Amino acid sequence: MNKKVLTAVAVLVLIVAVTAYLNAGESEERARSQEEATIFINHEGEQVAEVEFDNILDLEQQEFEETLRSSDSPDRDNMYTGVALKDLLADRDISLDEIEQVVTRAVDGYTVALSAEEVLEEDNVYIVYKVNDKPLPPKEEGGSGPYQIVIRNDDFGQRWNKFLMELDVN
Ligand SMILES: Nc1nc2c(c(=O)[nH]1)N[C@H]1C(S)=C(S)[C@@H](COP(=O)(O)O)O[C@H]1N2
Ligand SMILES: [Mo]
Repeated sequence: MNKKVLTAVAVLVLIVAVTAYLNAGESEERARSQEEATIFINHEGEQVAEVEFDNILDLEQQEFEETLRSSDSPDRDNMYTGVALKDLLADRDISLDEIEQVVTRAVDGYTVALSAEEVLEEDNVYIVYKVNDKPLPPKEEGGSGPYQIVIRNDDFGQRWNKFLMELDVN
Protein backbone atom coordinates (compact mmCIF):
# COMPACT_ATOMS: atom_id res chain seq x y z
CA MET A 1 0.00 0.00 0.00
CA ASN A 2 1.22 3.45 -0.72
CA LYS A 3 1.28 6.27 1.76
CA LYS A 4 -1.94 7.93 0.55
CA VAL A 5 -3.94 4.75 0.98
CA LEU A 6 -2.49 4.16 4.44
CA THR A 7 -3.36 7.70 5.47
CA ALA A 8 -6.91 7.33 4.16
CA VAL A 9 -7.35 4.04 6.04
CA ALA A 10 -5.97 5.58 9.24
CA VAL A 11 -8.38 8.52 8.96
CA LEU A 12 -11.34 6.18 8.42
CA VAL A 13 -10.37 4.01 11.39
CA LEU A 14 -10.15 7.13 13.55
CA ILE A 15 -13.58 8.35 12.40
CA VAL A 16 -15.15 4.96 13.14
CA ALA A 17 -13.51 4.84 16.58
CA VAL A 18 -14.64 8.36 17.52
CA THR A 19 -18.20 7.69 16.29
CA ALA A 20 -18.34 4.43 18.25
CA TYR A 21 -17.09 6.24 21.36
CA LEU A 22 -19.72 8.99 21.02
CA ASN A 23 -22.49 6.46 20.37
CA ALA A 24 -21.48 4.47 23.44
CA GLY A 25 -21.92 7.61 25.56
CA GLU A 26 -25.30 8.28 23.97
CA SER A 27 -26.57 4.74 24.45
CA GLU A 28 -25.43 4.72 28.07
CA GLU A 29 -27.47 7.90 28.61
CA ARG A 30 -30.46 6.32 26.87
CA ALA A 31 -30.22 3.23 29.08
CA ARG A 32 -29.89 5.28 32.28
CA SER A 33 -32.74 7.53 31.26
CA GLN A 34 -35.06 4.58 30.62
CA GLU A 35 -33.95 2.20 33.39
CA GLU A 36 -32.98 4.58 36.21
CA ALA A 37 -35.30 7.48 35.35
CA THR A 38 -32.44 9.96 34.99
CA ILE A 39 -32.82 13.30 33.20
CA PHE A 40 -29.68 15.03 31.90
CA ILE A 41 -29.51 18.83 31.79
CA ASN A 42 -27.11 20.47 29.31
CA HIS A 43 -26.01 24.05 28.83
CA GLU A 44 -23.87 25.17 25.86
CA GLY A 45 -23.08 21.55 24.97
CA GLU A 46 -21.88 20.66 28.48
CA GLN A 47 -23.79 18.47 30.90
CA VAL A 48 -24.54 20.64 33.93
CA ALA A 49 -26.83 18.39 35.98
CA GLU A 50 -28.23 14.89 36.38
CA VAL A 51 -31.68 14.58 37.87
CA GLU A 52 -32.71 11.36 39.61
CA PHE A 53 -36.24 10.27 40.52
CA ASP A 54 -35.59 11.15 44.20
CA ASN A 55 -34.81 14.73 43.14
CA ILE A 56 -38.14 14.89 41.29
CA LEU A 57 -39.94 13.63 44.40
CA ASP A 58 -38.28 16.39 46.48
CA LEU A 59 -40.08 19.05 44.40
CA GLU A 60 -43.68 20.17 44.91
CA GLN A 61 -45.89 17.35 43.56
CA GLN A 62 -48.74 18.38 41.27
CA GLU A 63 -51.86 16.53 40.17
CA PHE A 64 -54.17 17.65 37.41
CA GLU A 65 -56.66 16.36 34.88
CA GLU A 66 -56.01 16.78 31.19
CA THR A 67 -57.52 15.40 28.01
CA LEU A 68 -55.13 13.40 25.86
CA ARG A 69 -55.89 13.95 22.17
CA SER A 70 -54.14 11.46 19.93
CA SER A 71 -54.43 10.92 16.20
CA ASP A 72 -55.11 7.19 16.41
CA SER A 73 -57.28 6.75 19.52
CA PRO A 74 -60.30 8.49 21.08
CA ASP A 75 -59.87 11.42 23.51
CA ARG A 76 -59.16 10.34 27.08
CA ASP A 77 -59.44 12.29 30.31
CA ASN A 78 -56.39 11.41 32.35
CA MET A 79 -55.15 12.33 35.82
CA TYR A 80 -51.45 13.26 35.69
CA THR A 81 -48.92 13.41 38.52
CA GLY A 82 -45.63 15.27 38.18
CA VAL A 83 -43.73 18.48 38.76
CA ALA A 84 -43.65 21.84 37.00
CA LEU A 85 -40.65 22.06 34.65
CA LYS A 86 -39.96 25.56 35.97
CA ASP A 87 -39.73 24.19 39.54
CA LEU A 88 -37.05 21.70 38.46
CA LEU A 89 -35.05 24.42 36.69
CA ALA A 90 -35.36 26.79 39.69
CA ASP A 91 -34.19 23.97 41.97
CA ARG A 92 -31.04 23.70 39.81
CA ASP A 93 -30.53 27.50 39.84
CA ILE A 94 -31.32 27.79 36.14
CA SER A 95 -33.02 31.15 35.63
CA LEU A 96 -35.60 31.28 32.87
CA ASP A 97 -35.02 35.04 32.70
CA GLU A 98 -31.51 34.38 31.42
CA ILE A 99 -32.28 31.75 28.78
CA GLU A 100 -34.34 31.78 25.59
CA GLN A 101 -35.54 28.22 25.36
CA VAL A 102 -35.57 24.74 26.80
CA VAL A 103 -35.10 21.99 24.23
CA THR A 104 -36.53 18.66 25.38
CA ARG A 105 -35.07 15.50 23.84
CA ALA A 106 -36.34 11.92 24.22
CA VAL A 107 -34.64 8.53 23.94
CA ASP A 108 -36.11 8.08 20.45
CA GLY A 109 -34.57 11.40 19.35
CA TYR A 110 -37.91 13.26 19.33
CA THR A 111 -37.06 16.89 20.06
CA VAL A 112 -39.39 19.67 21.15
CA ALA A 113 -38.32 23.28 21.80
CA LEU A 114 -40.15 25.28 24.45
CA SER A 115 -39.71 29.04 24.78
CA ALA A 116 -38.73 30.36 28.19
CA GLU A 117 -42.05 32.28 28.23
CA GLU A 118 -44.20 29.18 27.86
CA VAL A 119 -42.17 27.31 30.50
CA LEU A 120 -42.72 30.25 32.88
CA GLU A 121 -46.50 30.26 32.38
CA GLU A 122 -48.48 29.06 35.40
CA ASP A 123 -49.97 25.55 35.10
CA ASN A 124 -48.51 24.93 31.66
CA VAL A 125 -45.40 22.74 31.26
CA TYR A 126 -45.00 19.66 33.45
CA ILE A 127 -42.75 16.64 33.71
CA VAL A 128 -45.14 13.84 34.62
CA TYR A 129 -44.30 10.35 35.89
CA LYS A 130 -47.75 8.90 36.65
CA VAL A 131 -51.00 8.69 34.70
CA ASN A 132 -54.13 7.71 36.62
CA ASP A 133 -51.89 6.95 39.58
CA LYS A 134 -49.78 4.41 37.68
CA PRO A 135 -46.09 4.95 36.82
CA LEU A 136 -45.40 5.48 33.12
CA PRO A 137 -43.64 2.36 31.80
CA PRO A 138 -40.55 2.88 29.61
CA LYS A 139 -40.65 2.73 25.80
CA GLU A 140 -39.76 -0.96 25.42
CA GLU A 141 -42.69 -1.87 27.68
CA GLY A 142 -45.03 0.09 25.45
CA GLY A 143 -45.30 3.09 27.78
CA SER A 144 -44.46 6.77 27.40
CA GLY A 145 -42.13 7.06 30.40
CA PRO A 146 -40.57 7.02 32.80
CA TYR A 147 -41.11 10.74 32.21
CA GLN A 148 -43.26 12.62 29.75
CA ILE A 149 -43.61 16.33 29.09
CA VAL A 150 -47.20 17.59 29.28
CA ILE A 151 -47.98 21.06 27.89
CA ARG A 152 -51.42 21.97 29.15
CA ASN A 153 -51.84 24.94 26.84
CA ASP A 154 -51.24 22.74 23.77
CA ASP A 155 -54.60 21.21 22.84
CA PHE A 156 -53.02 18.43 20.83
CA GLY A 157 -50.31 16.09 22.01
CA GLN A 158 -47.68 16.50 19.26
CA ARG A 159 -45.31 18.38 21.53
CA TRP A 160 -45.94 16.25 24.62
CA ASN A 161 -42.51 14.62 24.53
CA LYS A 162 -42.60 11.02 25.73
CA PHE A 163 -39.54 9.11 27.14
CA LEU A 164 -37.89 12.38 28.18
CA MET A 165 -34.09 12.04 28.44
CA GLU A 166 -32.49 15.49 28.16
CA LEU A 167 -33.13 19.16 28.63
CA ASP A 168 -30.89 21.65 26.78
CA VAL A 169 -31.18 25.12 28.27
CA ASN A 170 -29.86 27.92 26.07
N1 LIG B 1 -40.69 10.91 22.31
C1 LIG B 1 -41.74 11.06 21.50
N2 LIG B 1 -42.77 11.82 21.90
C2 LIG B 1 -43.85 12.00 21.10
C3 LIG B 1 -43.91 11.41 19.82
C4 LIG B 1 -42.80 10.61 19.41
O1 LIG B 1 -42.75 10.03 18.31
N3 LIG B 1 -41.74 10.44 20.29
N4 LIG B 1 -45.01 11.63 19.00
C5 LIG B 1 -45.85 12.81 19.32
C6 LIG B 1 -47.13 12.79 18.61
S1 LIG B 1 -47.10 13.19 16.96
C7 LIG B 1 -48.32 12.54 19.27
S2 LIG B 1 -49.80 12.68 18.47
C8 LIG B 1 -48.32 12.18 20.72
C9 LIG B 1 -49.10 10.91 20.98
O2 LIG B 1 -48.52 9.92 20.24
P1 LIG B 1 -49.04 8.41 20.39
O3 LIG B 1 -50.51 8.46 20.09
O4 LIG B 1 -48.22 7.68 19.37
O5 LIG B 1 -48.73 8.01 21.79
O6 LIG B 1 -47.01 12.01 21.25
C10 LIG B 1 -46.10 12.97 20.82
N5 LIG B 1 -44.85 12.77 21.55
MO1 LIG C 1 -49.24 12.82 16.20
